[in-house]
Amino acid sequence: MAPWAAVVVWLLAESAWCASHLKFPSGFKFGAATSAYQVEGAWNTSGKTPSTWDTLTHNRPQLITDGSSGDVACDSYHQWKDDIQIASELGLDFYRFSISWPRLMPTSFPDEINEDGRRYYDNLINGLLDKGIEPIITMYHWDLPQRLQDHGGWSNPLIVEWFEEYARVLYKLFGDRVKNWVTINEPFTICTIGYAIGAFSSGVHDPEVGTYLCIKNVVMAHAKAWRLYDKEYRKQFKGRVGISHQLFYLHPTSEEDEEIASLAHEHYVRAYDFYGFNYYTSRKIRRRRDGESLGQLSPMRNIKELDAILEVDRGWDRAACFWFYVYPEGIRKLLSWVKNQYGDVEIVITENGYSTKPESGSNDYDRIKYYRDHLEQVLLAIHEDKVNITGYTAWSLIDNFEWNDGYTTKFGLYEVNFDDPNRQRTPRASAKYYKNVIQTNNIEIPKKFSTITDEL
Ligand code: PNW
Repeated sequence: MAPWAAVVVWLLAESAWCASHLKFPSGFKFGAATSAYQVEGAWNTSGKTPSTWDTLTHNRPQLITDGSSGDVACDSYHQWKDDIQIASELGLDFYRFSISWPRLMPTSFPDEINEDGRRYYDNLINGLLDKGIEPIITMYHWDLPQRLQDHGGWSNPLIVEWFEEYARVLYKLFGDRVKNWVTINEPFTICTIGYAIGAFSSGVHDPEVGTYLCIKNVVMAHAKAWRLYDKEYRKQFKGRVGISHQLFYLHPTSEEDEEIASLAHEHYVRAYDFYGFNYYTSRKIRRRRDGESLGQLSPMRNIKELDAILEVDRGWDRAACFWFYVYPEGIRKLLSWVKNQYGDVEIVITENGYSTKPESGSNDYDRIKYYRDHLEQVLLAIHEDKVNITGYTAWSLIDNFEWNDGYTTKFGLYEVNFDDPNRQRTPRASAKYYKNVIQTNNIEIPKKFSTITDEL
């Protein structure tokens, strides 16, 4: 071997050694997440009124790969004790879940609180706290009351007030026990997939105007909910209110594309008390070439405002979802970008996870590898880039209704048997890996996980 090659090999070995011996700082928290529509089921019982996802799945099942819906989903509305049990089995510090607005407020407005809904969320919160698990609540994870959609939904500026009133109810009912709030999950997804493609919960296809109205109102609604807490509840409850953004890392295709890449990242808006950071995948970005068409507008393929094309790298492996290519370095680069852009803001990784096909069952080495490689990049961001990251959330605690994919792609650390009326949850190998990470503060994959056997 040439001397220079030996140095390269040594350097590679050295950097791998470094990363694998890094630890999460004391006080770092691990959690897992779900959302109401994806897990609760009980879509029309106990006083709940329809959400936009009920309407979309019932009226346009052709938009869902297997024509399914979240009518029953994981039946978490009835099986919530199991969810708490497995969260506790994993040793989670926190569990992030969302509230179904039309379950808690059947008219969408504060004139009526549905007692069954309130009891359900009280039980969940109290049950978690009893096990020493912190509840982190997402106020809005895409299941808008259909009634509000009928009045224009996120494109109607009045939604800013509607959301503020909803937030007030949540602070009043649960603020004594819930100290970390995420107002809105992924404005970018809600508005771009929602309006640009029209296959999402709004059901409206209006890429020219709808997307912009939506973004403005979502950001305003978040700001109002934050301000409300700050003014009226922070003193008493001493909690925090943030927002979760879905970010693609956009890798410049050539040096010339560096500017467009940095502009494109600015798509992702700011936060307040903490920056909730959801990361799954990356794209390469470049300017559109003369004569080339942008193609159908899609947040996964282009950015119209920048005249930019997004592509995937042939070297990236693909997960089960059509949009999902694996690039672990992307999470570190984005975390550093957020720090450089917004200063030393506290970042909580509110989602990161991997999808498999149903047939891959519970021996999910690919998922373990995804978690390991991404956790490694998070460690490097903390130690090398000095990014202020305080928590990490695995998506998802359990298999669930994966939006337009229905039940055809799986994100769970626990497999859910959707043929079983009790929707039994069974740990995958990745659940055991994650539990081990939390227990030992070591991301390396123990030998027993790298050759998956039935003993697991
Ligand atoms: C998130 N993309 O959505 C959501 O917050 C979850 O509800 C969802 O189950 C999870 O990720 C997995 O999809 C995303 O196109 C939607 O890159 C789209 C993308 C990423 C995340």
